[in-house]
Amino acid sequence: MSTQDNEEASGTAPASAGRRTFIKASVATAAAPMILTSRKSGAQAIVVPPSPPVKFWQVELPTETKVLQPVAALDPAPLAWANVGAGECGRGDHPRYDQLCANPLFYELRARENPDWVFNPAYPPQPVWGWQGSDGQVTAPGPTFLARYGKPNIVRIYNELPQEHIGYGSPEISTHLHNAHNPSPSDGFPGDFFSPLKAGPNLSVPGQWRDHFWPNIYAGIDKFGGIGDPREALGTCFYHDHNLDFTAPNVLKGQIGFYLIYDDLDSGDEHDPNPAALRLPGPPYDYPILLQDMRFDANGMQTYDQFSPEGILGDRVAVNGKILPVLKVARRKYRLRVVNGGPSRFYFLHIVTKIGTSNVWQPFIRIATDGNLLPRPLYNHKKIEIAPAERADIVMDFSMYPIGTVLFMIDRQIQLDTRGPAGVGPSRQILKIIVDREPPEPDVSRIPLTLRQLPWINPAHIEAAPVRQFVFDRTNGQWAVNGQLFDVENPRAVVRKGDYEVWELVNPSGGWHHPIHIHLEEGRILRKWDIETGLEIPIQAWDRGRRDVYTLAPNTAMRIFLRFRDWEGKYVMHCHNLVHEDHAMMVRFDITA
Ligand SMILES: [Cu+2]
Repeated sequence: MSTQDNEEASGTAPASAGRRTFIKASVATAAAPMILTSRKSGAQAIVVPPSPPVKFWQVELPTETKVLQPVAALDPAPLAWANVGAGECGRGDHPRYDQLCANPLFYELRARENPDWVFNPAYPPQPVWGWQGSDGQVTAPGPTFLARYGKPNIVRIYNELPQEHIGYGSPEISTHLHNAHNPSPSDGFPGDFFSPLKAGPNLSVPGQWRDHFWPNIYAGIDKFGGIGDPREALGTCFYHDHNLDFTAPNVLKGQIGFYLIYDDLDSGDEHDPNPAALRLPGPPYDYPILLQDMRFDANGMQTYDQFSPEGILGDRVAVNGKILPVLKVARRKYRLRVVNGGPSRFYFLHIVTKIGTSNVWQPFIRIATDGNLLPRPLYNHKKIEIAPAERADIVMDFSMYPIGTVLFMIDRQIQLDTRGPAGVGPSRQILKIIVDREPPEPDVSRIPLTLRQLPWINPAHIEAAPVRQFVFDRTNGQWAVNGQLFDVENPRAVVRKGDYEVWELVNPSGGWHHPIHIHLEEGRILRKWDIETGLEIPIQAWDRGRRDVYTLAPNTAMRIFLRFRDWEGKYVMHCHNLVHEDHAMMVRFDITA
């Protein structure tokens, strides 16, 4: 274990943590009385009482994801620049707007409190900070976008959260669309948070709303023209708050939702007459599943400690906002898109049937990692390991089971604190799946032998690429990169647009895992190794595609090949253990002309 691991968590607040310190003083009453702190072997451990008992399998999930519908027009009409006079916050201008914003779809997305959300019938209705859907209901997670490459979206995001807020979370928002190839002013940069009352350090003025220009383009428009290189497509994305210092509590309170992107290849249409179309299972059999790790107090109210750099590990898993729910499925193939919504828990998942008390692992086909289709499907998989923010798309064929069959999604990850996984052990059930009906029409979906080609990387480019090293470790009880805390004003790396680089990510800690997320571009893992022994660590088949989360196990490092295409401006790389992110394990990097 490194000396950094043994450092006390409550060091002196650094100068750059002014906002964190201020908020801490003003709202510290919310969660603090719940937290008992003990110290063992010099390391601080958070001891919190377990959540009260819950009721099993009382709540049904909807049989299809709730889709956000576009609106006919936005009033006032969107502009490339901030319409401050009409109430928009002072964001930067949308770049390449005339080039890439022909015939957009318009969406309104309202961040609002739902005062009566029920996670489980054993717990009282309680407030969440969700998103209002087309039906007027505020849910957490929010409604799902079904986006299409080549069809730009202008999403007007209103911040209607209660501004006189006491408790964890902070009612400013900066919404990031993980990991879309989006222009910097619409990327949800942490310092771009806004509310009617407050503007982040990178905005000029507060506002009621902000337009996000999400053009749904592939990376590579400068080189390929049009909407870029289709081999760079993303599929399973999610939008979530990225507010400086408060991402973990705000996401836990509900500031998260799905954003699925289709194109001609992965069109979401099982009947697609285009011979090139994959015809994978499409909506409503294309079903995203968000896992969020939560903790509840003795009264059954969700609790969180946003001030501890150790965070709190949950002991209840919400599946699409419900604890221990039931999903009823038809006897046919489903595409299940599993997203780890954090904040700090890792999962080791199986889908099982029960024979007596034994779990029988069921096979499925893995088709995507981090939302990106793999070159070929991986057959006969029986487990999914995902760190915070990682995604796994699988196809599960429920036609193999008679009507009435009951299956469970179970988690076997042992995790004792927010440090990361500590092995695999006994299972706990998190979702019950019942095969309860025949599909209304024959299942014509299929899993072709090839999915999406990977862009070829010229080995000479890898050889010639400059290498930047980033070391993820602790400094004075905070989480740091290269010994420095996050600085929202100053980039730690400046990259020229169009360049490629190798980034070496190093985790010298003996105890902590860090799932590192790099905004804007996916990368390819070139190699992984143990930094103590120097031994190479094999790259698994499902890690060989394009990734946007790179999970560093303790005492390991990896090298990633990255390009920085099409956009200029400020972006971030950070640990997606949201507790580490909020406690400064983040780097601003700028892309310049
Ligand atoms: Cu971390």
